Amino acid sequence: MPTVDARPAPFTFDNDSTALLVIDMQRDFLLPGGFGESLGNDVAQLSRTIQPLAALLAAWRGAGLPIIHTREGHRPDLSDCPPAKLRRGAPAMRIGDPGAFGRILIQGEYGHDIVDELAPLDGEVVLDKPGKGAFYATDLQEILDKLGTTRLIVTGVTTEVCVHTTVREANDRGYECLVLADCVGSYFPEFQRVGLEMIAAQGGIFGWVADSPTVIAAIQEQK
Ligand code: TIU
Repeated sequence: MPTVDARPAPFTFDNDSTALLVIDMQRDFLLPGGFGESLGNDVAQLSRTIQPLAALLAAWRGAGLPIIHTREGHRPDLSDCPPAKLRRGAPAMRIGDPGAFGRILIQGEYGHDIVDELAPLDGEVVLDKPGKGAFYATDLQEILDKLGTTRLIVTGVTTEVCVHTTVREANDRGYECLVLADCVGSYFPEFQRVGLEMIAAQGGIFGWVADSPTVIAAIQEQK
């Protein structure tokens, strides 16, 4: 089984039990004018993840391993959006408002979909989720059970919000999670650094952290 250099200790995975999770690489979070920017964020902080993630996706696809993309968003009637989430903060635009890329974080809108560079291919799972965690109100657990997945390679945005929430949910469900530092991004450099440290601290309290080139090399060695 391939073992990659990771913090706090090496991470071992095999093809039969490992899936790649790509969290919320949506235009609304990554492009200027979208939801992320409406919350007052510098979206440029996230775009550095696109290129390494595209390389990882290419390697993962080359090995024929399972890929699950997630998208945070809501039904057009907002019936799955808690009023507290709609009201939170004082954003210039709220979920469901018309934005530069259609209604913000609404399923079916251009901004809700994944950036072109990382577009899902046929056969890859695209999981819509109403919350920050990918297990909440979704069938992710059933999908992973069917695949026989016990380990997740976790990528996407943002590190301290949807990535953290999902990794914590996964850890509590018994999955071993390796988070790839260069393939996760935060609007806040400080949260990126501390967010990754929090995962690997205390002997890997809820996961491992590594960089994508080590994983790509391990996949290619296996072939
Ligand atoms: N605002 C922020 O950092 N993140 C989110 O709202 N969603 C995700 O992290 N995907």
